[in-house]
Amino acid sequence: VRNQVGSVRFVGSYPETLPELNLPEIAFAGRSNVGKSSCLNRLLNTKKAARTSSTPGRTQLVNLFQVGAACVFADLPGYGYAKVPGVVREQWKGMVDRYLQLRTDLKMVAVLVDSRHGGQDMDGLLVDALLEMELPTIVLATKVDKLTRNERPKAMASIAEGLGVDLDAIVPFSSLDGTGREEVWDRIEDVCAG
Ligand SMILES: Nc1nc2c(ncn2[C@@H]2O[C@H](COP(=O)(O)OP(=O)(O)OP(=O)(O)O)[C@@H](O)[C@H]2O)c(=O)[nH]1
Ligand SMILES: [Mg+2]
Repeated sequence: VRNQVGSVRFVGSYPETLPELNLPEIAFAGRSNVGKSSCLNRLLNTKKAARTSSTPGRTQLVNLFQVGAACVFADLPGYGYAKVPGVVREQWKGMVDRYLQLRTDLKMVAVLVDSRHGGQDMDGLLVDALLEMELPTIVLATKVDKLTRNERPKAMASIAEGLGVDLDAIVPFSSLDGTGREEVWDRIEDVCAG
């Protein structure tokens, strides 16, 4: 799968459209600004597939990217951005819930959590909801480049504890230097094959 990243194609945004692609789909979820779009771009070795921004709350749709003939990546809108009014937040939640329910080819959800901040309320709720839906889940601890090597084990343990998941469900990740890229691809290839 990772060898087909040369041909990445934007195929539309939910809820505007939800094309039947009949390919295994991987979704990337997490708080606003946690680094979802950057992660997707790093996995795909491009700077421009998914729009990144220093303004949180920018991606407001589920953006779908087809990776060769292999799989689909879904960039989910971020949650938990304080400056977004409650009504908009509810709309986002509704949309993400519907997407998760509707998407029959969804094979795995990557929940992104900032390495420095641990798992917060919404992250825990999302992980619990995914467990309940029996959707395979991995947790990516993002921006790990901002921690020293010595700080990392403690940060990973605190995320695992906060989310109530096993330590080995957590992959330290950096879009900046590529840490964790191969491990994430291994997991993606596993769920795509199975
Ligand atoms: N140092 C560092 N910065 C990162 C990393 N990943 C993302 N960033 C920065 O964090 C900011 C947000 O990144 P995005 O990828 O746009 O985050 P997002 O989760 O897609 O944000 P929304 O779409 O708004 O929910 C940008 O300024 C990125 O450059 C990383 O691994 N390391
Ligand atoms: Mg984004």
